[in-house]
Amino acid sequence: MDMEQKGTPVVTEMQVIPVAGYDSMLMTLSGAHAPWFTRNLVILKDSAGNTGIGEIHGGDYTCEALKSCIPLVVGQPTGKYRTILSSIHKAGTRAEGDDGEGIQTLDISKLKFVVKAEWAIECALLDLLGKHLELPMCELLGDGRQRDEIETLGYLFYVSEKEKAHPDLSYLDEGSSSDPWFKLRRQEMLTPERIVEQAQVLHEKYGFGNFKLKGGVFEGAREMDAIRALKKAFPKGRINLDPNGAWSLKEAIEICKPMEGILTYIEDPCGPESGFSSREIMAEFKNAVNLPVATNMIATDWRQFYHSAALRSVDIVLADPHFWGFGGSVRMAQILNDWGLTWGSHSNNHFDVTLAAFAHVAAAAPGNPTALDTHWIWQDGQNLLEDTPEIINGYLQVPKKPGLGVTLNMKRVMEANELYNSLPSHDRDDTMAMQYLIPDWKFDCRKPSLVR
Ligand code: GKR
Ligand code: MG
Repeated sequence: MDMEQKGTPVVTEMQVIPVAGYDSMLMTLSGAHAPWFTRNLVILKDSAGNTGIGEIHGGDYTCEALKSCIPLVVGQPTGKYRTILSSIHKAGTRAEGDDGEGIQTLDISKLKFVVKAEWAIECALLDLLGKHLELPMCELLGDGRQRDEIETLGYLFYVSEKEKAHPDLSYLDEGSSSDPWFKLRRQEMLTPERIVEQAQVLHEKYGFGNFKLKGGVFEGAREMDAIRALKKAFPKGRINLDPNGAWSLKEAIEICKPMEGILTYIEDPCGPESGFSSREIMAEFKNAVNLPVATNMIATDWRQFYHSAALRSVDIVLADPHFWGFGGSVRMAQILNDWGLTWGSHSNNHFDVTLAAFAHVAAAAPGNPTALDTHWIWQDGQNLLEDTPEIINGYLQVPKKPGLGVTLNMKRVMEANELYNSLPSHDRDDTMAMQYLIPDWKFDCRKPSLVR
């Protein structure tokens, strides 16, 4: 027996399973969410008989990228997970169509270049390694486990009237559910009153006291009415608005200045303009307005972060592990903490494998992270796990078992794969549903989606 065989177990199999789930007609600058969303699952098996899992964004591009990694993963010892990831990076080339702009203008077609498929493999490898070492994944990251539960925010969205897209697009109707949140979440909610109702029902179910409203839908001033109403209903709550860079610098200053003391922070208020990058524009915004600024758009890799930090464009970096990697996201948390800045994570629609992964990354983030984003509340019930981590009193519970600490329900996974295979397209397209609300609607990163 050679040294390698004596060490950690060897990966014997890697499966990539694309899956889909249902969503509400959620509104954002990029349009309206379709009735479904897609993700990719990675399932690894090792020579000790363990299973490791990871989840990442959907779409054919990411699915193919994952499949192309199989020869670099199978046959390797799990303890060499860093070398495995490094070999994947070395084999990678810049994709055709990737102009390096990232998502600073929320062009959703570029999200796939910011998401890195291999982080789902990193997650599955850390799951296997944790099982081998009999340690939860968060113990393998950064300085190890910092906390057992993660403060999480209620991610509020304006929701449009799905009937307008019927029968071409059929969104779920949960109007007869006995769960007040499930009953509410597919209905139209476009006024400040209905946004407050959304927050109250979420507070009842999950205990959230902090909220983020997805903006970029109405004029900024109108969205601030919803923020004021939320602050009135939750005076102690940390309330944040994210228009995804929809406003010009001038507008952003005008809209946000009166909100000092009401908003806890503002996320990506403005984007690139007049030949200046969004990092420069957000630095000017920060000079003018006394509000902390968060981003998941202008610092999505280390090179962008270097410029953001040099310009002091942001206070809170929402370092989503699907963009930065698990090790990378925690590395960011360590740096931000050492520098007196704040870590958090951004999310897109996801299943509960990602929910468990978020829990471990946030458990290993030192300091005082901001409340974590998650879209899970819009998907809750479509569980792919036997043991989905719970959100109790506004805190996501970190799984205690080794590795990721959760188990796939393969029947549910194969149903989600069937749904995926039945879809007309696998890529996120927020324009399609928008056409039913405003005919011939086109994305414009400077116009809120319902302002045309
Ligand atoms: O789900 O529509 C959405 C969000 O707008 C998402 O695409 C963003 O990436 O949640 C995200 C954000 O914080 O910017
Ligand atoms: Mg954001």
